[in-house]
Amino acid sequence: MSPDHELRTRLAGGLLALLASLPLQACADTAEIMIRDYKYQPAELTVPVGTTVKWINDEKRVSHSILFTGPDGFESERIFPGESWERHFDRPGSYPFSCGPHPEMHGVITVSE
Ligand SMILES: [Cu+2]
Repeated sequence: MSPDHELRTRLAGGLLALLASLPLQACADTAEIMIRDYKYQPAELTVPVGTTVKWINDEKRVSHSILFTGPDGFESERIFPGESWERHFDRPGSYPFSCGPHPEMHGVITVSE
């Protein structure tokens, strides 16, 4: 084995070890909430920090949104039937939400440490 080849082999090994040690947080946990019959199902969900929550519109005709009503709240784009929308949660807390066009729809995500 040439010194050059050996060096490259060792570099590759080091890179693999580095990749293996990275936290899997970015792609690890996902949770799903179905939107059906003008309801979030489940409406209340507790997830660990680092979770991505995906809302899936399973209606036939109605579009919905996710309107976060907390201190730094915001509204998602409109989610049409068959579409989904995701939010990654990297801070613990309580994230209440409702639906922009249907204020009677409610839910809350609790993000635990
Ligand atoms: Cu709605």
